[in-house]
Amino acid sequence: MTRAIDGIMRDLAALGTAIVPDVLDPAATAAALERLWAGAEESERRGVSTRAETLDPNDANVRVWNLLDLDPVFRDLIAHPVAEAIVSGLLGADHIVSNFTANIARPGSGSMMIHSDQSLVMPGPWSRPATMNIIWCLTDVRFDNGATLHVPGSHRIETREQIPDDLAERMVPFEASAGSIIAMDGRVWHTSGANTTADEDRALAFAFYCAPYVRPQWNHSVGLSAETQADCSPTLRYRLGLDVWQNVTYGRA
Ligand SMILES: O=C(O)CCC(=O)C(=O)O
Repeated sequence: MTRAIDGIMRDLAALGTAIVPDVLDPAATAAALERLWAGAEESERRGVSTRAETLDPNDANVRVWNLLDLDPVFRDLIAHPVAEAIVSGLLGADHIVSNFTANIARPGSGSMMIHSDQSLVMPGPWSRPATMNIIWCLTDVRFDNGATLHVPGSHRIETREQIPDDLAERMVPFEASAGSIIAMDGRVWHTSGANTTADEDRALAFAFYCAPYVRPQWNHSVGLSAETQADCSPTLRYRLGLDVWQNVTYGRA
């Protein structure tokens, strides 16, 4: 694992991304996908829409927002040892969880706006990684089923002025099999792809982590039920900001 992590860190430094295959076996991947669809249904039942009119060009994308409260499998994924090792390697052991959501790109779905996630949560210059995604591939991911499009090396863009005019033309798709992780530095510029298949869903779950000085996108104390909060380990409680006293650097207190 140490050797593997070294290689992942090298890819992240060089490209801003790294693909780690076979993190989940086929049975675990299928179970997580099944829980994702059940979570989408539960979200609608709670009155939280799974369509994002302001983000997606049509209603072929299914967005599932509060994964951590919808099923224990997502609490396992957010704290998965492989994710933990990668995120600790890039952001430090005291990283926290910003958000955990899914985007199921169904046939007919199109691209959203091009963005970097770090640029959405903190001002530039983005001279160091302060955010990152661990993207769980719950289906195979290819260009034609709507793979995330991204610009390799774009984690080196520090300000909006440095964004090249041909950013959109430089986009390439991720290619990964179901059960893989795609680690993506939060500074990488990307967008969702178009799913041009007739009948194949592309399901990705985005675990978005940040340094402890970045405000999380999700208020976990409000979003997670008492039952869910009681199910979190002390480390996960720290990462979700569930305790009253937060001004302690985890692992160095
Ligand atoms: O679904 C994708 O491929 C990308 C989604 C994304 O970047 C977002 O929702 O911010």
